[in-house]
Amino acid sequence: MEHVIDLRSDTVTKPSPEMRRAMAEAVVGDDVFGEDPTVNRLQERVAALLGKEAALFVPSGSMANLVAISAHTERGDEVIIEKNGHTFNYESGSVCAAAGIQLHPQQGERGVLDAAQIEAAIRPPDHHFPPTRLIVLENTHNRGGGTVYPIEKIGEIRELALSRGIQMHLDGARLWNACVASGRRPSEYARYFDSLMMCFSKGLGAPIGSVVVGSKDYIEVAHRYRKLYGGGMRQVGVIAAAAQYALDHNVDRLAEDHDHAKMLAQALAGCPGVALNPDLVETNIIIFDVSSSGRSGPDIVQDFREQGVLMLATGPASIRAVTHLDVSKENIEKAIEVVQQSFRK
Ligand code: TLP
Repeated sequence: MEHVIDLRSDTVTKPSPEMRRAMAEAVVGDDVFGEDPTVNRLQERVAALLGKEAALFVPSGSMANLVAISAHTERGDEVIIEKNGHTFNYESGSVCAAAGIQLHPQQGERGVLDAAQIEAAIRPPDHHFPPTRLIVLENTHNRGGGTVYPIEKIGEIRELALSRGIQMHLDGARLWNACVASGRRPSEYARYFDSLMMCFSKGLGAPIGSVVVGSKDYIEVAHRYRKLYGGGMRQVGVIAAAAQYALDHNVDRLAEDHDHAKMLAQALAGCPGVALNPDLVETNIIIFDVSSSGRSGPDIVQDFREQGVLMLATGPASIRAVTHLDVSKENIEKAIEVVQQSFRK
């Protein structure tokens, strides 16, 4: 088959020749000893970008959330999260299994919870209940459809959290997409959170790597958890160099991915049997419903696959497409042809 257009995730990007060159030339050291200059520079850079004191490089987004949540909580604590949140759905239950906390999921609107909903979920001080220790938000919200979390809502949740002595963590796997779409700096979001994580291996196009950010004391604790979970890495500057390259070259171009997602969403919305409001596609993720198409999500995805377009069935009647730097405008035009043909059948 000719070139496959892979829209399953923005995690599928491959490092470009220039990124690989930066990796090959990286100055490295043993990062468990804190001696990898490329990692140290990356951590300092990200902490500064987010307006926090310190940062910690970790292998994956899942480990970033696990380390971050572990460092905020004790066994038996409760953590409020949106019901479609990544940590609740896609991290294999790690925070419950490893950190011993309980998640208290609340149904949001496209992944967004407001302060009143969170307030209603905070446990009263009674020994029957687990203490509510942490609120986790996600920006952009993956299963919500790439939703940019409205910053006013984050501000209201922060006020509530402060008044109740509850910490806040942001799953910012795609924080840069939120920034490019909203025109806000990452630090504008970060100021509302005690900790954040962000990924280099999604839209930014690096092969591996995420980072946890917070105060110096908090990152000390997170550092211990990274070791506890086996996430201490050695000459990992080769990967941090890819992350540096991604920050230098791949941030502003996320706007192209958002334009491509919009193009595809508009075409999908015109297909019979597809339910999707293209106006709600703000970033690089499109989630559409096919329940009235007469075919299942997996059947449709298989049909697309046979025509060289890959998407993910995220439920029996729901499909996700994600744009990224390895998908050109021409690829999107081709994907639109395939999609339109499939729904005409
Ligand atoms: N998301 C992946 C899959 O796990 C679903 C994807 O293809 O979108 N937070 C958010 C919001 C994420 O979307 C992801 C990855 C993670 C955390 C975890 O990152 P990794 O995959 O590096 O562990």
